[in-house]
Amino acid sequence: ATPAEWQQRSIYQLVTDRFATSDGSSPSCDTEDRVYCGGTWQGIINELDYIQYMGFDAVWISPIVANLEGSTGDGYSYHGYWTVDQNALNDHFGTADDLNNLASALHSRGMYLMVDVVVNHMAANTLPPDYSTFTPFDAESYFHTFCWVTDYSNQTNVEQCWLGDDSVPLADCNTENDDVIDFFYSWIGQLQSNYSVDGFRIDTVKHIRKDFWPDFQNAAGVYAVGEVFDGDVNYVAPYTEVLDGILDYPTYYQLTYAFESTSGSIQNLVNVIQSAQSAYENKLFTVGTFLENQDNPRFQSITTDQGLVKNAMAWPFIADGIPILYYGQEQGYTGANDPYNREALWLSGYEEDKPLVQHVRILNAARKAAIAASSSYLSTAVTFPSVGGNTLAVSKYPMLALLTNVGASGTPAWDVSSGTGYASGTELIDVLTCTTYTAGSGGSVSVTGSEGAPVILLPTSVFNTTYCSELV
Ligand code: ABC
Ligand code: CA
Repeated sequence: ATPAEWQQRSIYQLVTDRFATSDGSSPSCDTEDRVYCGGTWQGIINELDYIQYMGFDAVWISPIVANLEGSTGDGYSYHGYWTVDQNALNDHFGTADDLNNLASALHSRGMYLMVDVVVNHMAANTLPPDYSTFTPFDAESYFHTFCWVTDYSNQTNVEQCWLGDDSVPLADCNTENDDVIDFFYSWIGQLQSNYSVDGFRIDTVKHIRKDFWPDFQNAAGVYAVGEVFDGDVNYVAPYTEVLDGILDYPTYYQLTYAFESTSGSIQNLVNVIQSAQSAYENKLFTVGTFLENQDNPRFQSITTDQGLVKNAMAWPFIADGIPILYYGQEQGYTGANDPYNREALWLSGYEEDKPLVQHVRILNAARKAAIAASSSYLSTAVTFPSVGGNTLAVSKYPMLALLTNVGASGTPAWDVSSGTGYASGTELIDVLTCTTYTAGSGGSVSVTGSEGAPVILLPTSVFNTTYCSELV
């Protein structure tokens, strides 16, 4: 699928080993043990109703290829990022049939499959590695000369030295070598067609020279979003010119800082968005926008104030990019850094009758309603008609999101005098509470909220109010 097709989607990111088991059982899973807990591709198929109920129409799964087996000083390879064989599947997750069945099951529901891929490195459990254990790069010559990535201010060190540690060195593929380059360009095209992949998430993008990526993107033939793990817009921006999209780390950081406490800076969030809107190749329209992922502490490990949580969670769904929700956030999971942020979802029972599950469901529905109501929604960049110390109005017509970090014990108020795009007299509905308001002269909007929750307005005429009767 193309970037334009992906823009209309919202993505549920899951860790395959931790999402669902084939037989629906709920084995114990202590994240600290860093072992395979039993999640599979068949398990994902079994729980697609749950994902679809929340309004997601794309699923990002863990890397699929064969990994390092057995125990290491960094645990087992349950996350899938430690490739040893590029041409075989990780049989902990299932068979080729299972993976194809997952693609078919998704497609029959009108949903997309996003597969995570790693081309920067392969994983070993000795240093130097036993290169004969790798397929197809079974010799030292396919890799950069060993050195650790130690200096993130030195781009050559970042690109040509090795990630990992003594327990699991990540042998850095020589992506300047023609055999390696040719292999990966043909590999990604085959992966796409073999498993009917609709899009890719690419690992460790900043660890490979930029000019490797355009041909890789072309060979993939579908939308790809690259992981450039860096909070600086100026560092990330050039990667938006070589791939369809990037995971928007600069926004991730400012979003977290803005809402992690009642003294977070809303202005810094506004600033990073405005910088990215001008610095990124396609503004923010094709980036992946996220609040959590497998590498960072979950938001609720920082604060459990439900006012703050609901505002931060709303952001990806009211902003310019493609929303990504990391599995478990909707169940209120609180795991901090890797490995604690990779809890088994089956331990939640996939319960739908929960406040944050409902929150996400309405956020997806509101975004879909805005897309359906305005053909220019997906090419309209957010503006900020009102920025206060603890409040923020985000306009993306026909949506107006009123955010706040006053927290659950505060009573936020917004006075937006212009810049909403609404005609005077338009009836508006807060999709989260189904309270209605009327736009004043010049489209002005005045709202007093409660319990520090966000208020997300749409013209009542474009929102399906059957969601209101289902509010829990
Ligand atoms: C394992 C253990 C961990 C243990 C670690 C040493 O080994 O599980 O407990 O601490 C996979 C697994 C991990 C595993 C690693 C290493 O492999 O998932 O569990 O950790 O064996 C991607 C994936 C990630 C994956 C890999 C490897 C890469 O998303 O899940 O990890 O295939 C760097 C890379 C980035 C990578 C990330 C984990 O490490 O660039 O691609 N993610 C700075 C650097 C970043 C760096 C980041 C974290 O630190 O600039 O490049 O990411 O180390 C901001 C700055 C940022 C800065 C942050 C910290 O602060 O703007 O630049 O990031 O302000
Ligand atoms: Ca590299």
